[in-house]
Amino acid sequence: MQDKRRRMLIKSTAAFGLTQLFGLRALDALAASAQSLKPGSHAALIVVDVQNCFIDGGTLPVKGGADVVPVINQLATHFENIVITQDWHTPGHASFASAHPGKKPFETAKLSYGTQVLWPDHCVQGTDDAALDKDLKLPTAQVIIRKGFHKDMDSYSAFEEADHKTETGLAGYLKQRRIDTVYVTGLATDFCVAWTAMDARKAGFNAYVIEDATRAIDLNGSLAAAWKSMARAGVKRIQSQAILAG
Ligand code: VGL
Ligand code: ZN
Repeated sequence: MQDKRRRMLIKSTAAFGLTQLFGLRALDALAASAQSLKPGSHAALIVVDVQNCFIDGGTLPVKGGADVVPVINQLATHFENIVITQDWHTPGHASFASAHPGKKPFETAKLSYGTQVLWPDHCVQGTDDAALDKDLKLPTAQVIIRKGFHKDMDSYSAFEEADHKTETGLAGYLKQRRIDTVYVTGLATDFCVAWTAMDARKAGFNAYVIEDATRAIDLNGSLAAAWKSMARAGVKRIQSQAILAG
């Protein structure tokens, strides 16, 4: 009798354990399908190039660029770690069409590291055009990474320059801070955001792009191509609600 009781007790405990296990699994599945994410101390929000140059009135305005600002300000309240980037070019930078006689903005040129899209002069170091948008509210941001400051080389990515060799130091910074996951926002989806997210994967981070916190340039189908490449690189595409509701 005692033995039978004990066996029943063991059986019901095991059953309870299983229910708990399946219960938790079901909860996990539910959370994943609702895409509810809670970034913790090992996650960082990366705010890419939300500068005057990329917003109406700037030198290379991205359509709807200003719309990302309130979304990013909201997202920022959910993150312990925030990284800001600034496109920060020298005057006469190699990515400017004006540095290539006979070339116009949005054409391409072959440079030592490959094909470069040529842009209007933009985001020149120290100019008001290169300043962060004044409505951006990121009081808790911890570091600003500037990029594209080598005159002969562009850097869409916040991790490495266009030669895919020269590093900005961001990967080292994040690793030393024990950050393993990045959420990328800002301008422009198909250039600096996409390259930053893909290089984050390459450097071993989990990477999300928060789509409604970005806007694109979309030059000759570059936006669709960027989403394809990002998916292939394992970058996850989410909406801000997944975090704001979390
Ligand atoms: C960017 C073009 C040129 C960007 C920067 O921030 O996406 N695009 N420079
Ligand atoms: Zn640039």
